[in-house]
Amino acid sequence: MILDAQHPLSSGLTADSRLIQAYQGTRPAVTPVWFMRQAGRSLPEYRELRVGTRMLDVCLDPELASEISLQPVRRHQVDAGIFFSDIVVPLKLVGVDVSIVAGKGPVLGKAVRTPADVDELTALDPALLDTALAPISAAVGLAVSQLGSTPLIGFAGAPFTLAAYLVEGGPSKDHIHARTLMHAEPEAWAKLMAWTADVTGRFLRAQVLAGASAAQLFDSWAGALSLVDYAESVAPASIAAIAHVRDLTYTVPGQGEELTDRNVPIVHFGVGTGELLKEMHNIGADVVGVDYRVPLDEANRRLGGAVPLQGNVDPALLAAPWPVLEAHVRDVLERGRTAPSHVLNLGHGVPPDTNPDVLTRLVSLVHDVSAAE
Ligand code: 1CP
Repeated sequence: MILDAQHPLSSGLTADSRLIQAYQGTRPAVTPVWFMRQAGRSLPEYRELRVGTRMLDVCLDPELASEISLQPVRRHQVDAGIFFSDIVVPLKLVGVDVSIVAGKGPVLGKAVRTPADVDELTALDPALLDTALAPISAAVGLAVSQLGSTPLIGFAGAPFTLAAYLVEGGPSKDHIHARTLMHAEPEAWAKLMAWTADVTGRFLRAQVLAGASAAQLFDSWAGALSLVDYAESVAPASIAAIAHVRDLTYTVPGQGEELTDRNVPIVHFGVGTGELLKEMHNIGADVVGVDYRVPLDEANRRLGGAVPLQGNVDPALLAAPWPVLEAHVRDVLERGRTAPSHVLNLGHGVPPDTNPDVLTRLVSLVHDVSAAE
């Protein structure tokens, strides 16, 4: 489906931005930079706005969610906004009993552990989301109308990461119940994954239709899986999730008179997924997000030298003395030059106690160093 003419990619507002150029595989003159979890917790202006409002209520308030999405763009001059929401928002909207507990994360009223639990959960109809997602579309629309030529990235949790919360009932270290269910009850597992893919895919599509210029799928906990488990029991659901946005295209002027169709770029990121990089690209992602464990030149080698990369400054170094962080960022940029294109990011989210001035300084460093090369 072609995005409508007012969409920032179709209208040309964001199609030539540094971020979208890099995501489409062309290296822009200056390396773009944004940070996972840049909105929220590390910013005093966020903490001020959040007082007295529960996380999931903030996500469903279009004015608040769009304002929080804009805060880091204003403050740090990053090359993209990321929509302020959470991966469990579509679960809540479809009727799952989930809340976000401060300092902990998503917690389920009831863990999904048996085939009967899966049947009960999947009786909730994902089509309900088409109307329930209205506050999300409104929030994206508001944010995009103020971002101008800075692209907004939409995001969603990958089916496995969402299933990990559903089956564990909350945050977990090794996701052992999820991995047990995968093997003990393969049919129930497949049903759970297919349902989750539908729910999360609709959430992602709503954001792109409302004006997001790229889509990032977070499979944060896929690193808990073996390659075989990932390929056989998880990747098909991730393919089904991104199918909800894979058909969305926009048109740009080509070499001469002709027009070229482009897909909305899709980024796929996981933590501890060095062994899975190729499979994670193979689900149909355009860009692979690399965590801080695998250097970008090595990630590029594993991906055959043909895939735009995003990453991978170690978040721990944000609290190190500036010269240590600067040397590390220069090294990440140099290794990133081996790939077809590179979007600088962290290897995981911004730690909550990060000094925001360090992030602002890091953005100018990336812009200055890459412009001088
Ligand atoms: O700038 C941004 O990126 C902020 C928007 C955002 C995003 C992209 C939030 C707000 N959550 C997410 C995605 C998200 N949520 C992921 C994928 C990214 C990642 O790996 O970090 C995951 C795994 C979650 C689940 C989640 N929600 C956690 C992690 C818990 C665990 O298992 O370790 C937590 C702590 C939350 C709550 C949450 N989400 C977002 C915020 C600001 C908060 C804190 C809420 C609060 O103040 O209580």
